[in-house]
Amino acid sequence: MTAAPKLTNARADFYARIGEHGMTPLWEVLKGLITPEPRSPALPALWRYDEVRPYILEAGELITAKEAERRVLILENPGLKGRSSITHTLYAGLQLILPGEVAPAHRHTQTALRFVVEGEGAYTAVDGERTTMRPGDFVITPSWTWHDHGNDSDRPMVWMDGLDIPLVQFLDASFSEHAKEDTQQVSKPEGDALARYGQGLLPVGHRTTTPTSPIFNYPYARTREALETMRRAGPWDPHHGLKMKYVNPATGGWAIPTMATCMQLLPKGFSGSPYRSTDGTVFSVVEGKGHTTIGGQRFDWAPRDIFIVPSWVEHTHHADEDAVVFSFSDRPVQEAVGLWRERRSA
Ligand code: 1HN
Repeated sequence: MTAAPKLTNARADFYARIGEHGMTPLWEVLKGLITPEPRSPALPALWRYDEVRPYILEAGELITAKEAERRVLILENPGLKGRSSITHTLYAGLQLILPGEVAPAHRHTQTALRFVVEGEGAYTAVDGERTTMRPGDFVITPSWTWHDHGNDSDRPMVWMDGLDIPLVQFLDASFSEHAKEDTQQVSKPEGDALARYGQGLLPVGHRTTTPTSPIFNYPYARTREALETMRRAGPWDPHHGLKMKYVNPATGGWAIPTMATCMQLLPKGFSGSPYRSTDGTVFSVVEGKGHTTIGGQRFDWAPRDIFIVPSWVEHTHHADEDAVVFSFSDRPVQEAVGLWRERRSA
């Protein structure tokens, strides 16, 4: 495309006059609207858990989970300040729940994922079933389901929340409500959903009524064991190592309709080839140390660190030790409308 047109007096006068009629000239903004490649305002960034942890605990002294409703420190992308966003379409935060606390039941149209970072033994309840959360567990709160959290353990518990908040906001499709009781009635035994849907079985005659996976806790122990078994056979992807997606067993699709979720194993010494894709991605390190070069900038990571790769920014992963990394992005939305692209370099 050519350079922006010159702003002459006659043009400026014209723009002012059509502005009075709710119009503005396309030719002044075209270049910024239709870019030859994605140009995300989001920036590469990394949150070192050791650095942010003291602030998360300090928040625990300032406000209760009940008063805050959710005691969360938002991970705000430095290129998207004031927008409660970690990528253009996604939100992430670190939530603290202290022993004995309850985060009261509510529901909303935004879908949430939880990725447990620290502590063990707090629960989340979704539609009448509780699940105990452990580090590395991937937990889903589907759109419009009642959910509350509680910590019956004797230690603080911290998890990363990932929600499709900016996406839902963009679509103006937010609804929410509070439950009458802080803690919802438990109506199913713990593990019911995993037994019913997470064993290569489905109830006969099962009919899919919602797009989100009926499994709401994918325990880390099982995921880790699967990766360990698969590594013996490979194959290794030159960019991703051994990368698996969390799947909805009832549809074969992504576990969440708006957020792709994956777990990958990068073996010790892995040095990936450059990769880019249109889905800005949030990574959360579970095990191992390494670094990722994002748009030419090096980010060293260790367990519990969180980093982000914006849309279409080239990046390469390197692992100094066997590393296990969780990630999420808006890929399902892009795929549904035919927009998702990747570029693999040698
Ligand atoms: C929410 O419901 C939770 O349920 C966490 O734990 C973070 C951020 C914005 C809106 C709703 C939760 C949230 C949230």
